[in-house]
Amino acid sequence: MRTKVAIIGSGPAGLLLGQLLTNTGVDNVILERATQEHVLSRIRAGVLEEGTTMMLQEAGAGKRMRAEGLPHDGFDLAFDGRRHRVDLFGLTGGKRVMVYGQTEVTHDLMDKRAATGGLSVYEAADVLPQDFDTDRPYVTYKKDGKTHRIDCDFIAGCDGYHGIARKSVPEAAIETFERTFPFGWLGIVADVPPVSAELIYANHPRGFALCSMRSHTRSRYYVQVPVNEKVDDWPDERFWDEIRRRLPEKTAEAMTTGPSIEKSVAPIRSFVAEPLRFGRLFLAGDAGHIVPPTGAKGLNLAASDVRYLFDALNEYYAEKSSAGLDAYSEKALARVWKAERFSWWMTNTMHRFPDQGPFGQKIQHAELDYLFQSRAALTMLAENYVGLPY
Ligand code: RFL
Ligand code: PHB
Repeated sequence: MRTKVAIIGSGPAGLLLGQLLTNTGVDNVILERATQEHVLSRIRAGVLEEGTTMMLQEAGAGKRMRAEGLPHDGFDLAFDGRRHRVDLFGLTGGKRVMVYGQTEVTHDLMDKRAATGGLSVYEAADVLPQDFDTDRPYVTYKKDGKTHRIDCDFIAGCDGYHGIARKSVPEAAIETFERTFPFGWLGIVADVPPVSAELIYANHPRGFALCSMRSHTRSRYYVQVPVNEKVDDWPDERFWDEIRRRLPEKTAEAMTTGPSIEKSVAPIRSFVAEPLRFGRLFLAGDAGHIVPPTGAKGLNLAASDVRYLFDALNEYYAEKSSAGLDAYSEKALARVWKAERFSWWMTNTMHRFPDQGPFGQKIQHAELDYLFQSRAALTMLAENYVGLPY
């Protein structure tokens, strides 16, 4: 088989890139290791920047998001037993974010792909990008006991942090930057109304907590836990007790609890690979970089990479120019590093660290106090949270 762009991974990055290409008549194939059901069952991100929502619209997959997504004009930071509002809309001259689950984003993009006839191969085993340092790259994979080969012009590695694309690059050609944090996030989903109309990020002596949502009737809550924590040690009762202890009293009292429908622990790390291009192989999304979820940037960075990569591929096919492709890595990384900085800062400001000590806690407290005394400081937070320009 031959296609123009072979895309590895059917997460938000791969699906979004595939749809934008399909819409402009550039044929592409998506190869996904997991089943479609498995991809759809992963509960992850919830907050979309305006740039991301505009790309979903552009892809033709934004209708349900516009109808069912929840636009948010601000959120709260809680510390010292009180909530302090960050007025995103006021601080950024009218920008807001959209609360709409990654599961729904993926669902809408998969529906659109099916409706427009894009080919996705699920349960593609042993996917391997090959000869991407030549003009004739190809990808091989196994399915139903047979080995298949797809010849292509370009390969897009949209296969997440654990994918094969980045691992296929010779070690000498890639540099990685990493920071791990000594904690994870235990998250649950429950069909109870959210405790507050807007998100609450809480800094508390017992650790960080986050109150988010998926709809007016479905809540998404997280608490900071030690890095090797087991989900089985967290029956629902224990989770609800812990999150309430980390919230201001009135908020805790207002919280509706109920049985969880999902519960898992996510590790927290920062990671960047440089460059993001190796001959005819391009990395986009989590395949190239990871941020701690504290700034809600992971999915949004996957979308901004796709913005740059799609524009570059479009330029290549429409104008026969490689200029955009040559600039892709540098352009994408410039935005990635700013989101890395913001996510790292927000993680440091909001979590308890085992080795922080009383000095570290005082500094953290001063940082939070300063934020709400300085419009400049709060504007820094707001403009990063709603998303830096592309
Ligand atoms: P994905 O979603 O990991 O998709 C990669 C796909 O590639 C497939 N794959 C392979 N396919 C073929 N061959 C192989 N060898 C393969 N290896 C892997 C995988 O099965 C998968 O389907 O990467 P993508 O598309 O780059 O998207 C990135 C986002 O998923 C991620 O950044 C966000 O979920 C991060 N994130 C958040 N981001 C936000 O923007 N806002 C948020 O509010 C937010 N909250 C979160 C988050 C991530 C979390 N976890 C669990 C890490 C909250 C959490 C708890
Ligand atoms: C979520 O709703 O899952 C969510 C929201 C904000 C974050 C991270 C995750 O910063």
